[in-house]
Amino acid sequence: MQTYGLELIASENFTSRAVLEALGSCMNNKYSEGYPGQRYYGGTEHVDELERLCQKRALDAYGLDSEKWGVNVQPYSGSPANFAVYTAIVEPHGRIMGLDLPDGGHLTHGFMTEKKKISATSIFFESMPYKVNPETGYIDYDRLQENARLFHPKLIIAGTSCYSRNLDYARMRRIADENSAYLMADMAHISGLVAAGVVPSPFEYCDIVSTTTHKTLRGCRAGIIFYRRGVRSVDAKGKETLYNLESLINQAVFPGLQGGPHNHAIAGVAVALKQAMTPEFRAYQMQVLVNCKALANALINHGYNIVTGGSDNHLILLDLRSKSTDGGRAEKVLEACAIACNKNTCPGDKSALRPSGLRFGSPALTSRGLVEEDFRKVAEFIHRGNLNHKGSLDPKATLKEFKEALAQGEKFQQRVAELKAEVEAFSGQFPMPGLPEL
Ligand code: DSN
Repeated sequence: MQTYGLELIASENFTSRAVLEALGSCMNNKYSEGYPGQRYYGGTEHVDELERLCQKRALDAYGLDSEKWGVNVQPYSGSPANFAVYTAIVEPHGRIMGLDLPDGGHLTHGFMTEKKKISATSIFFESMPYKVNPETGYIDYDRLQENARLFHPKLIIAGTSCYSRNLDYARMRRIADENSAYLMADMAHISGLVAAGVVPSPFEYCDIVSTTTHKTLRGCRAGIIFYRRGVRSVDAKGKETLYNLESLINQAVFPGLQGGPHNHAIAGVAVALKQAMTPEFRAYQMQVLVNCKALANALINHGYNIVTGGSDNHLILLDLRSKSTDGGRAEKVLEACAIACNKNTCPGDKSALRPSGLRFGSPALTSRGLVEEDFRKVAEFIHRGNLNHKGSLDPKATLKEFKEALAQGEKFQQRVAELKAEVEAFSGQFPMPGLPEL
């Protein structure tokens, strides 16, 4: 399916053979609770060397001065990394503000519904989400500012899972400062784009930056936390207050939340970070951006609405409210045609259970060498997946009934089989990173 299919899930990518080899190495076998030079196990000299190398590469990849920034490369992934940050700097039931999940935020940014606290980040911390403007799809920074003045958060999270525009980190910094709050960026989706310098960097404005390593960064699955060191603020009399993030964050990761680090994953991340500092990686990320724009424009030309009208990054959100289908149904049809994407809420959606959008991302197919012209072809395949099922299927049917109807519809099955064969033939032409050399 990975080779003979179109992988358009915005958070996925195809990592390199070298990363997979590091991930599958004997580093898997070693326990090393603690940090380099201070372990609870013997025989860790190579693990120490590896972790220090990974830390150095993490700072180098983002152009960070080790006097001003430190880094923890042990988080198992993005969710544990975020929870570790909150554990470190927000007291139990302290207040956090993140972009609401239905508006493009992440579960771990404090997600809850009106009825239920869903994410542990809303159970153990008090969450007040901020939102996008439902008319424009852009983050409503004015409302964030008003609400932050009332809520006085300890932490504001600048991060997204489904938002196609650059964040205004400078504005968020000002809002954080008004409330003496920390500002953390969760750059998981865009960390490869940031490393390549093709989108604005959060490091200039944030106190903390967390990320996963397997999305645009194209490494293996893991997490990283960057934290500031040195002077946090200077008062009117010139008295300096220093950051105290390093020990708080390191202790929260281990022993607070985790045991032994996944050394094989740290090895894979170290390889990916080395690759992220090459000119080829920068060229790849530039191509990710132009491919995403080509996909957006081609879909607009096919008559689809894109939330915010386009994209500054690697993803788009297609709004299907003007079509007689929704995200769940469209995702299922495209899946049957070997096109992988995911349903997503659109700004203003009344029910998260029936999201009306589809999220598409360009990173994975760009790793396979597709360029703008190929993405226009991909848009044509998506369009021919016939997202508008007028007449043939009851739009009120539940997703289960819809899937059953699809399985029974002979004409539909034939159309799907034809398109799937074309999609497979098209995608099979492109190389698949990570596979052994033949
Ligand atoms: N669940 C991931 C995504 O698809 O965006 C983020 O962790």
